[in-house]
Parts: sequence; C-alpha cells; structure tokens
Amino acid sequence: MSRFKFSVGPWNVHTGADSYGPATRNDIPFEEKVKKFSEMGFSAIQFHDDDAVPNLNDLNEEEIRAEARKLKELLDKYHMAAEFVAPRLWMDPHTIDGGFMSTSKEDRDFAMWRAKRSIDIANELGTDMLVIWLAREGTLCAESKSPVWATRQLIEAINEMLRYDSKIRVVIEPKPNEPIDRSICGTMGHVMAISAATIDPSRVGGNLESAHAILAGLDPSHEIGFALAMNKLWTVHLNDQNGIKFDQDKSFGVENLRQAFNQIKVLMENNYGSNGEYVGLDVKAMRTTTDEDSYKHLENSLKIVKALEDKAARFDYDFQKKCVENRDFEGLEMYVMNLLMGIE
Ligand code: XUL
Ligand code: MN
Repeated sequence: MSRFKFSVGPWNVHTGADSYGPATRNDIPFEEKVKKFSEMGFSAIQFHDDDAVPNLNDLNEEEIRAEARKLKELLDKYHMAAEFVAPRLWMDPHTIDGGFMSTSKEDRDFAMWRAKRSIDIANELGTDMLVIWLAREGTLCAESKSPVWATRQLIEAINEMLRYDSKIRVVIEPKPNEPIDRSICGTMGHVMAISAATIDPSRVGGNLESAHAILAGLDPSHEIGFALAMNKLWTVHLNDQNGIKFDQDKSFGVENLRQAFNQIKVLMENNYGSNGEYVGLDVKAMRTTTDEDSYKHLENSLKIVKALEDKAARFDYDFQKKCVENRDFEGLEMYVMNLLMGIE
C-alpha cells in the first residue's frame, strides 16, 4: 500500500525505437494500456494533446472537443482520471526552432494554437492542469535569439494561456537541455521566477522530473524541496538518470537509491498529495525489454517507491536529532546507509 496516488503517460509503454534504431517491441493499443495501468494501481493518466486527440492539427476546435469527450468516456469506463494535458511542441515541422520563442511569428502562433487546444482538451477531460515541457525553447545557435527576448516571450505566452482560461493552472516542467542545446527555463528556480513574472503567479507552478534535475547537475530532492517551500510543486515525474548525458528516464531509484530515498522522504515530510497531487512516473523501458515485459519498468518503479516509503516511515528522527546536535554527520550518514541496506 502507498499513501500516494500514481499517474503515468501512455508514452511510458513504448516500442523501444530510439534515435539510432527501429522498434524492438510491438505497439500496444491505447485502451489496452489504460486497462493495464488501472490494474497496476495507477489512478490517472498523463496526456500529450495528441495522445488524447490524435492528428489534432487536421481537426477544427469543435471536432477536437468532441474527440476529447469520447476519450473521457473511455477513462470513466476504467475509473481513471486525466492528470494533465501537455501540448506536444517538438514533433511538428512548425516547431523546428521552438514554439513560444520560435524566431517565426507563424510558428509562435501555431504553438499558441496547440496550447489553447490543450486547454480545451483538459477542460473536457476534467483536469485544470496544463503541463508545458519546453523541449525546443532555447537556442541551438547561441546568437540566433536573445535570451532576454526569449524569456519575455515565454512569460507572455503563459499570460495568454492564463487569460484564455480563468481556471487553468500552467505547470512548467523544467529541463536544462535536450533536445535544445541551451534551455531558457532549466530548473525549478527558473520556474519560480517565470511564475512570479506572470499576471497570475497563483496559477503557475512546477513539475519536477528527477532526471531533468540530474541533467542540471542538481539533486532532485532539493529541487523538490525548493518547489515545496514555495507551495509550487504541483506534480512530479519520478525516474532516474545515470549522470549528465542524454535523458534516460530510467526506473525510479535504480541509479541512486539514496537520492531516490530522499525524494520520497521530502515528499512524505511535506504531506505531498494532500491537495490531490499525484506521484507521476516518467520512465522508459530498456531497448532489450521483451513485449511480455512491456510494463516491468513501471512495476519496478512502483515497487521501489513503496519500499522507500516504508524506509522513510521508519526513519528515526530522534536519532537524527542527536546526530545533528553532536554534529555526528558520519554517524547519520551510516545510519541512512544501514537503513537502505537493511542492516539494523
Ligand atoms: C521529456 C519529458 C516529457 C514530459 C511531457 O523529457 O519528460 O515526456 O514529461 O511532455
Ligand atoms: Mn517528464
């Protein structure tokens, strides 16, 4: 049992294709994924706009809403909620040079059209959360655009989303690089600053992904803590990452168990989830994984979260206090290692 409610995206069960090679597993139909997610104990699905409404570029606004209503019926059938909708602003020919801060006005308009349609879809699916992962927002060539202009473009784009819908909450998922070279909004600190600069900071928060924090050279538990201190941690994407390289989206905790423990510990200490927040997973299966094991990385991540919840629940705060009073950080560190290794 867990104290948390979990969410997952359909892209987390995938065919194994990467930039260097084709699929290694068969595609699984969307409804089959939803059914399996529900059986595994997930209570919500995360959506990109076109996960929810495929080929939405070819549909008009009313057709998009109608498709979203059909999806809502399917989710209801499996008692699944929609956690958020995120515009997919990195696949389309219009977003080669970014979305909201593209150097082309036509392409910026396209990005805003997708953001507004994502808000419409969110409304139909019964969620007030729009996640923006700013995949290509930054520079490939440093001199191609001013970082001052680009930052202001992002703020103005978010203002337009806030004006479009008086209830929508915009949740920025920061990432320092990949696919863009230099991102404009790379960490939770950037998210807080952007939030403060908008017309309604109370509706702009963050989604911390463990791997993205590691890519920025930061400890995910501190990024989580920073956002919690500002009451701005509105969702998380737990996963893991082996150092500063391409984004790996490994199963939660498999690279750095102590860091994973501290993420769960800080979430628990601050009652994360008490305002309805989900623990989202954003994990990918390895390329070698078979069809049969298509969900194993998700099962493993859930098991690791739950096992670390048990560890965090047993954390001896009296012992910690004594260690801190005596400045015995060697003792405290070994206590944590023993707790994680099961040596009592
Ligand atoms: C990319 C990433 C995305 C977002 C949703 O690194 O994490 O899947 O979570 O757009
Ligand atoms: Mn993510």
